[in-house]
Amino acid sequence: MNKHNRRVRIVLWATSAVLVLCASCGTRQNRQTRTPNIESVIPVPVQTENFEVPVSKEIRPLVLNRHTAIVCTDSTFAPVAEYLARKVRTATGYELKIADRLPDEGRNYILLTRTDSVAQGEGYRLVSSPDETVCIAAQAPAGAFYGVQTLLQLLPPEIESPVKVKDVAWELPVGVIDDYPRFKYRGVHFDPSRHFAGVEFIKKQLDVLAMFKINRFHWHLTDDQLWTIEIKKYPELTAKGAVRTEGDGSTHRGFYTQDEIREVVAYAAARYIDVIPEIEMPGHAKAALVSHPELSCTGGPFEQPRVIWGVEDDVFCPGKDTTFAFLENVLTEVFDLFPSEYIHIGGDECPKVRWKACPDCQRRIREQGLDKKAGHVGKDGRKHTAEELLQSYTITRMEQFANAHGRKIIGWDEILEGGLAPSATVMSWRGEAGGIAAARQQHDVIMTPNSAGFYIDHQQGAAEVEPVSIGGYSTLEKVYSYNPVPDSAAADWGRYIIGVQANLWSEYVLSDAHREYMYYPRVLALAEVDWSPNDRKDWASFQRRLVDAERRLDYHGINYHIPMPEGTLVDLLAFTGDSVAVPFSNTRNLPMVYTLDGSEPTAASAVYRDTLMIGGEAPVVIRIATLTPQGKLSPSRSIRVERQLLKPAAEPAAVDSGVVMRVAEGLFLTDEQIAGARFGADTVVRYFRPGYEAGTKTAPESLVVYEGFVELPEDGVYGFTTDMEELWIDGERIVKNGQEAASRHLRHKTTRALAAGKHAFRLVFNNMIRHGWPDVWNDISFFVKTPSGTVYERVKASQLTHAVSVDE
Ligand code: TNX
Repeated sequence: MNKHNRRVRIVLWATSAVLVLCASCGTRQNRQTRTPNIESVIPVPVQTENFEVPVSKEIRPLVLNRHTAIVCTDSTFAPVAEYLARKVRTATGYELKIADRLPDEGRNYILLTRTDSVAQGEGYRLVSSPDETVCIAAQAPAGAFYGVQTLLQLLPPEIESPVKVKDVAWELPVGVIDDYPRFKYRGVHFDPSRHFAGVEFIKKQLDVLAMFKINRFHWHLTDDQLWTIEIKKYPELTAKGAVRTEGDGSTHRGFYTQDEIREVVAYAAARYIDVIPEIEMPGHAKAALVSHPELSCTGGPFEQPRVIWGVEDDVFCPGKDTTFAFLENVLTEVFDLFPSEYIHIGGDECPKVRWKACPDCQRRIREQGLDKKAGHVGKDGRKHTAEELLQSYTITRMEQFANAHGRKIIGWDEILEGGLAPSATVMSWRGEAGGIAAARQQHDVIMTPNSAGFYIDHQQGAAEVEPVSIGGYSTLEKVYSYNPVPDSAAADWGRYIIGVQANLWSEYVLSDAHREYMYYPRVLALAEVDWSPNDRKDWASFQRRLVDAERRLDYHGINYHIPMPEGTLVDLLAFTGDSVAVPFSNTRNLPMVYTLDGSEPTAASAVYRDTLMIGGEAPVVIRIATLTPQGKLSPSRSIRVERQLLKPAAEPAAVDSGVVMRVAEGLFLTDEQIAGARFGADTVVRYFRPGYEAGTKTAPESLVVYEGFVELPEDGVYGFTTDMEELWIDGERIVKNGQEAASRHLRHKTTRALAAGKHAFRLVFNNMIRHGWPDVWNDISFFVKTPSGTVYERVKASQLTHAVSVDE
């Protein structure tokens, strides 16, 4: 404890009427054995202490009952008292009275009291005494609210129940907690502009975020793929920009009315969460340009919002004054809806190709003298192009507008390009470098580094076992271990780091349940990074506390991630000897349970202890799932383990290099449609390629089949994988994709025992845009792991042949 805290503590001990400080010698430590205890809280508090109680004194912790009073001595804390009363009423059925003074009997109450001696506005001191009283002291309502959140976490998890639960002893552990946040900005990001989610979903998340002391909700309202905020002045924005139809015929839509937005903002405010809207500019603007093509450089037309992921070349045109008038009008309505101190104006990933060719942009560049400054070293010590300076001009101009309305702007780290707008806060997403550079320029920074795990659209385990994602790797432990400000930087640029945020982009997140799967429990790790002192963090302790926290999430119906069994990543494991080793592991070293009789594993199934050795003639199906300490199972995996004889090689009479390719034009959505495809003539190609000429980026849709032989070098068990729709070997379909959002990251792997030599293959490439991912963005090929190899390698043209008739 530092000096400052100690002083605070003494003052509190001295002033609080509730406390009895006993420094007598014969003391014993009050040990709480039940869960939760004083050490159960996430994020871990700055300091927790058990109570020193004399042996002679009976310990009587507060146990909530219907006579417990909530005492609130300061009217500004009244909403917090009511929040607590509501939580208790819902779970226990007790209608606790809110009083403004202590009850005469001097016990059985929770006191919320204002004091200036607590460290920060968001800080609090919670004293749960051995004489049936609890005191939460804070300087401001937010601190009292966080004290209440800690109090709730000290009660049994049933306190989070949405319905009354009976037969629970609502007992609080005894102890003292002194607490305040490390960072003022503790953020979670939400992206409805790729796949939409409604107001009920948001409110459910706000309830949970508040439990873990998250205080910013970053609402990414606009992007290339959807415009999701109603703007009264421009109703066409949502009429045309809030719906798109993708290549597979699926339609995606959704937007928030202004009434809904007000409802969310108020709901968040009641939980001490600021909602920060993001209106993307000047890039990621395609959904807006659909209804307002005149705000682009080319004038359009644009048929619909972008239907693929990635970065759109058509952006707002900063050469036109009408663009600024539009953006200002939009922001005016945004200011009205969102009282937040910060407004996010995007600024990321803005290609400059249109600006380069646009007479309006070039005129603006000349008028502003940006052409003269281009190529010279700027204030940031770097050289910029005229168009980069135009980006900076745009952001600075919008910043001035926001500042004039009493708001601060946040932008992604690209706003550093061309020089930072004077008072902008930078959100550092492409690693930490942009953030550190901005902090060195004495700008506030929010760290959201994708490299450190804060892009929680990245997968939380092996690609083979997790749902298809955008890629990247972000496990719970990776998020947890981040420290945004190393001690060495604390006095220097570290002072400008105002917090950390986790971003959940929703390109690959198609449902509410999947969103929760991506948020939790990583958001709880984020909460600890943001709130707790770095030296209080402890991965082992966090994992223990998580068990209780996840029980609470269960009461909220949250679909949190449970690590999947990894280690063996194929759906079929072939072997040729007497037996084969089948190892399993998972990212949190949790227990796993399995069956060998094909039945679904339960919590009572055999516990996996060591690599399974499977032998014998009959195939065995291993079904395995991860089991959490609170008794929940991950989805199970099913792995067929099979002794195989080497499949003999084919002996075609004559072959030639290259493979046979056949194309059927059109959209093939089902296996029946694929089976019924009418192909054009056979052609021979040296290697796999699309069914149309190169240079066409996405369409046309088509089904392409390639057939031939693949040369395998040795006898043994081979691994196969592909991101194409199907792969067949020796007449058997061994890989089938197309069941998920998109086929990516070679997620489906399998093995077969094969003799050295030629084996017939058939590769099916089904080219369309599936959930924003054009299949042609994949590697049109398949991958093989040899018996002695360790990695899957793309088949080489030199391995491929096709049969030719002997007399040719
Ligand atoms: C980059 S982060 C983006 C988003 C994508 C995200 C996917 C940022 C400022 N731009 O548009 O959704 O990557 O991970």
